[in-house]
Amino acid sequence: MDLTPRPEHRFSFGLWGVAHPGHDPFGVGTRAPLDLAEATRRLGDLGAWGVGFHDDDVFPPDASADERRAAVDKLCRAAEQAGVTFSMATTNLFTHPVFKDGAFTANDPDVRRYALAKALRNIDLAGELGVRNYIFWGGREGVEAPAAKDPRDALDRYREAIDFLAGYVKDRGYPMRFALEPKPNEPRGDTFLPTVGHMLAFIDTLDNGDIVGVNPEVAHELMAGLSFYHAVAQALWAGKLFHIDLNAQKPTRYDQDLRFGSEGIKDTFFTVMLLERSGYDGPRHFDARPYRVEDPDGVWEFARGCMRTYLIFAAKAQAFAADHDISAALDAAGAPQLAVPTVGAYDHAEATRLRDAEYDPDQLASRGYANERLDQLTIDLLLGA
Ligand code: GCO
Ligand code: MN
Ligand code: MN
Repeated sequence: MDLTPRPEHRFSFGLWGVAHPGHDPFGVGTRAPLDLAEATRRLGDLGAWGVGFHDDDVFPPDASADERRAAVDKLCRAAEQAGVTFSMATTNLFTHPVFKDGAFTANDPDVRRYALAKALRNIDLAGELGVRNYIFWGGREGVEAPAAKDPRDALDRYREAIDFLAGYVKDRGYPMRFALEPKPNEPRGDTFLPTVGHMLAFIDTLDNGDIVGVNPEVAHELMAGLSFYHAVAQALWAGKLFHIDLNAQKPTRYDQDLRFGSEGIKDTFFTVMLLERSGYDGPRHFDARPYRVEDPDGVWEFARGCMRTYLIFAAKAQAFAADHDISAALDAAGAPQLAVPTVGAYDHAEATRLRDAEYDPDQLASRGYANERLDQLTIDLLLGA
């Protein structure tokens, strides 16, 4: 098993996660903040292919044009030296108090216009850097007091904003796509567009939806108690998996952003197998952060671990496909039968035949599906028994 990360694996990291000093709502940072240029170099040394950033990670929102330029140039030099690409960029529309009531869905139209302007400026920077994936996570797009926002109005404003910004990308001719990232709550009591399913339905309503897809995150679906594997599968099925935020999460808790693969081994394995088989060629992006107890060395242990675990699962996926016992168990479970169409497109004669035919439900019910054996073989494979 070759577990060496290489650029062709398309591993990328959110710089804000790697450089995270470990603060949480109850305590201050436990590590010195990492310089992003230095973090980029180290990630490149470890075999990462890309890094991603928010505008505010690189320069403060009130930076002058010269200060912005200097900060961007410094990061670009580090990325070039490290041979690392900018795989994604995004707008911070959640930290500054101006966004306390939301950004694209803030009640104050002036706040909404400022949010759009901030996004437009950073889209220009992303365009300049050749960034393909522009992410939107609506951190503050939500509410605590339900009466304060009619969710239908909020969705109108959300749609208006995404359509407007996607129109700008087309107008400027940037080879860029948007990936919208759902999350059910935190920091808001309720967030609009809480899951991948909600997001896919929303994207369907956009005028410029052709360049808009989803950015599912492991932790966020699990906060809602959902299967990440199924969320990613539906996004792929809809042709809308444009990006993915890989990390780990103990289900139904606060957003933990743990090292990829450190929790939920079976769901994670099926997700990796799906990605590897699906032809998905986007970034394998880690939006995760080291445990708060780590010292600076632990940060690199964390980064290595994310990539190593992905490669272990990818190798296990190959072993799964090559395993004769598993193939037989898949047949016994009828898994290949699900890929066979049931009746095809509607046809009047076929509907009549189908309706009037004789069936024996008791006989059909007598079949076993051998799922216990199939699942145990999966567990054996994953545990190396
Ligand atoms: C979170 C989110 C963010 C976003 C990031 C880039 O829960 O904090 O996952 O980390 O992914 O803002 O889009
Ligand atoms: Mn998260
Ligand atoms: Mn994320």
